[in-house]
Amino acid sequence: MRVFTAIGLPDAAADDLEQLQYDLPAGRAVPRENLHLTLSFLGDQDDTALEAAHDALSNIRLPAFDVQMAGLDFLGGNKPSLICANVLPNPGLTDLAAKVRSTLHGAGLMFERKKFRPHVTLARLPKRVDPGDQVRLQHYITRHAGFAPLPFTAGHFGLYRSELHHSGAVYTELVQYPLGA
Ligand code: 3AM
Repeated sequence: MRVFTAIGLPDAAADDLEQLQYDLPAGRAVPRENLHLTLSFLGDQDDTALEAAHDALSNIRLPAFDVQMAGLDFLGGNKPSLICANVLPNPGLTDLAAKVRSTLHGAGLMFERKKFRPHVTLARLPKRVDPGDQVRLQHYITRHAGFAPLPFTAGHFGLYRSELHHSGAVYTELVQYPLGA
């Protein structure tokens, strides 16, 4: 099963992002129900690894924290593959992402180590973006530089299944793990 860990978005945050997607000039908008903040992408894992992951994640005890989105960006270096809302780093979020990764590695899961860059993907871009769209996307990002919705409290995170279909990815939250005092 292809899985990842993420923080799901409350309705108000999804509303804010959906609003932004209305004037997206190019790319494929991420469906509202798929909007999330990835903590770690684990890729394909077998049942044994998934059980180990679940046990490990169940033991995480960390406080809830606020998530603040601020401005938009391209992600993917020279050939950006997506447009995202930036998420401001904060100690609660950074600690959680680090803990999730170290706990899963400690439980024997093998997955790619990638620097954590908190974001919520708004839209995916085609392999080749035509120059006109490139300019329109840059303007779009600049126009929304002041995007700073009310923060939301992350009171839990989840283990998600990702199924890739021709019609798009379907994400399902398999388990939710609470954060709190
Ligand atoms: O939070 P985002 O949308 O950036 O891009 C995928 C998505 O991240 C990412 O995992 C999240 C849930 O699917 N993802 C998919 N395949 C990946 C891969 N091979 C990947 N991240 C790293 N390596």
